[in-house]
Amino acid sequence: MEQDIIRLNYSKEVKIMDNRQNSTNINWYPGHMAKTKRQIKERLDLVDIVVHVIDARIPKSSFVRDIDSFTGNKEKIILMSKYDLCDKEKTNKWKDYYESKGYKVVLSDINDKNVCKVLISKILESMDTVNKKRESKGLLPKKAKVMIVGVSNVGKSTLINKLVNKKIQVVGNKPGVTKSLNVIKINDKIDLIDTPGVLWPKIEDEETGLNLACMTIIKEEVVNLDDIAIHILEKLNSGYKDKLYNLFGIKEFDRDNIVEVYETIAKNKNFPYVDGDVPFDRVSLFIVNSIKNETLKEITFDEL
Ligand SMILES: Nc1nc2c(ncn2[C@@H]2O[C@H](COP(=O)(O)OP(=O)(O)OP(=O)(O)O)[C@@H](O)[C@H]2O)c(=O)[nH]1
Ligand SMILES: [Mg+2]
Repeated sequence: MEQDIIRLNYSKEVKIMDNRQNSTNINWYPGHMAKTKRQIKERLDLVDIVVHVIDARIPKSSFVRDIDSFTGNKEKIILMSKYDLCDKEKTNKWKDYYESKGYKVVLSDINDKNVCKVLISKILESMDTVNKKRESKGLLPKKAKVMIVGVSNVGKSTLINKLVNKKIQVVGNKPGVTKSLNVIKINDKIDLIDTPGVLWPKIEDEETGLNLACMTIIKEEVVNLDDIAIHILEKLNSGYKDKLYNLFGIKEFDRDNIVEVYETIAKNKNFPYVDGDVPFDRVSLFIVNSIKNETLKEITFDEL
């Protein structure tokens, strides 16, 4: 790799390579996440059902690894959010996979009117199981207390707003918007508890970290922008060549030619050179923003 860097003789290339060498450990586990898990645990006695929200574009990477350690054996429903943005063929296989593991799964496109109906019916179904258990212990049936749990920016608060049809919870396309646990009454049968996004203490591999970063689940300052951009390009190169071409004008590429890829994108987009150098930062930002502004969609980055 060192030889490549010298041969290419591009200052930014050195930076890109260096950052990638150091980026295998993406770790971002701020204190407030540990606090959230503690608060969830403290309230667990009140909770009947946990809705685990994951991003349909990264159904494996956004699955909270240690969820059982702070939500115990509560009834769980997996909600795959942003279904409108995913590669449905791939994500449907993940749905089957999670169902085969015994989870109830709901596919959620927030603009689809049916989502709330489907989720409410799954919640009431799960609550039946809870109430049957209560009955066997001589206890009366109760109202469902449902906790919404998941990584940041997957749409937990948006979902709650949709369920109550009001903007009760603040939402935003960045991690860490919800700061505390909040109880919201949905109807006579269901109360929901919104929670701040959580992660697990150590992200196990670079792939997971970069997948989380490109869906803006990890704070941007934590991961190098070039790393996220190159990760997106590589994902398109391996699985979505049509999108690589349509959005960035690249047919396919070899990792060793990443500088030429940046040059081509800069040229196609008319991004001016900076002091005679390829505008790497601008190109990276353009690539990363393509997911944020939803011009790059119908993608699923986790393989089953
Ligand atoms: N395209 C699309 N966007 C969605 C969907 N659901 C939520 N969003 C967007 O995702 C972003 C994050 O939504 P939030 O509801 O704030 O996410 P959150 O999980 O509560 O995030 P934290 O509070 O930071 O943990 C917002 O910009 C929403 O508009 C969906 O089904 N499709
Ligand atoms: Mg929120």
